[in-house]
Amino acid sequence: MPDKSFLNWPFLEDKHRALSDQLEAWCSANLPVDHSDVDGACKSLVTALGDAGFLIHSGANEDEKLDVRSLCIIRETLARHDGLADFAFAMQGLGMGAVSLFGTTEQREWLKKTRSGTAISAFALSEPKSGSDVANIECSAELVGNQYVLNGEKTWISNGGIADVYVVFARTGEGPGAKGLSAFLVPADTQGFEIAERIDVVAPHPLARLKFTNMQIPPSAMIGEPGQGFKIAMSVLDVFRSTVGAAALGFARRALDETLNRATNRELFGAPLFDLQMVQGHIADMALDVDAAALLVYRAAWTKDMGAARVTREAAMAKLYATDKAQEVIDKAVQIHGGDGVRKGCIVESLYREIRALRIYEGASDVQKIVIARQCLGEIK
Ligand code: COS
Repeated sequence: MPDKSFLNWPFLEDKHRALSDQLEAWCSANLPVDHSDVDGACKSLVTALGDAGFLIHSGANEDEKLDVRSLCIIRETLARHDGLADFAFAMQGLGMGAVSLFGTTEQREWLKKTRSGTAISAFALSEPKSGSDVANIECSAELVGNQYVLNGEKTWISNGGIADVYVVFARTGEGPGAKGLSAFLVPADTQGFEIAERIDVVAPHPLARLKFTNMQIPPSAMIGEPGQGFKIAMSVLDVFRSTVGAAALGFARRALDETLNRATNRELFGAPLFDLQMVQGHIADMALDVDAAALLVYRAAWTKDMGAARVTREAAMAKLYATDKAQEVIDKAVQIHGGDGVRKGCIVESLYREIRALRIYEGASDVQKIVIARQCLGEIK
């Protein structure tokens, strides 16, 4: 049983504790699911999470605010039970993040669907030549008459291939670099849209390269103002990066739990594995990393929920620390499991694969360091 004492920290309220209990019960009854048909499993998970009411937290209407602590509790809990369930929930939030923060009433019609689990969303930012360097986006949206005409490619797009709606960032040219991008809400059935390639990765989930060819979209599909796309993307990432840290925390907690079970149940040299001081040392390091990561994740979420205009520094720290440390925690768990740790089907083996992408997507660890250093510089200026 994972340590739940963090739920009593002052960052959280009764509604978060209630949500945690409710979701824990749901997870115990419904997870993990069979991953052999990844697309099918994801679609079923979105429906199930919508039916159970948890997807309500993935987006916000005009009169609401995203509650980042709820997003984090949900991601942490789902990740502890099933990485694909966390993925299914997270992408409904990230995909519609720009609409939750900046969408018009008309655009928010899609939110009703993604929050009920009747539509799947995706966030289309990365390109073959610009993953980390967002200001360098080449995909273009040119205003021709009264329509924008979209041309170009996006890659590493989670939910690519199963999403009903995509938020696409494209160059509209109001200014150079970061100042010339805009965001668009694009239904998957728009003419000129195609899935150019499905991408298979170490912990499989729906992922694709997208291609737009002379795709016409009305100006009403633009989210926010022309030229605001970069800041919209960064604002969305400021919210969701903390939640990536939360998912990593869920994986790390599960690894620690599995390790405690293993160390107390397996005998070595005539005594439980736990009696070896080296194993105790690893377990102490793992527990420390888990708690420190949790503090950074819930600090970032709480700061945003308390109304901070920007949590760039806090969110970057939470993501960087929680994902890097979860990788270390899981690696130790694999080591303590010995041969079983790398056996297909063993929980720590799947955690070992699941965690890796979290140190890359939504801003690689190296990018988070750039972000944190720049924030520090801004403070002394
Ligand atoms: N919120 C609001 N505005 C922000 C912001 C944020 N978090 N971060 C930057 N901005 C603003 C800046 O204030 C600046 O505005 P002004 O021109 O008005 O001063 C503008 O946006 C450009 O910012 P900056 O100069 O920092 O842009 P860079 O091109 O140097 O950005 C990084 C570099 C690396 C920080 C950015 O490209 C990034 O975060 N990359 C990672 C992207 C990512 O996560 N990719 C994964 C895709 S999702 S799976």
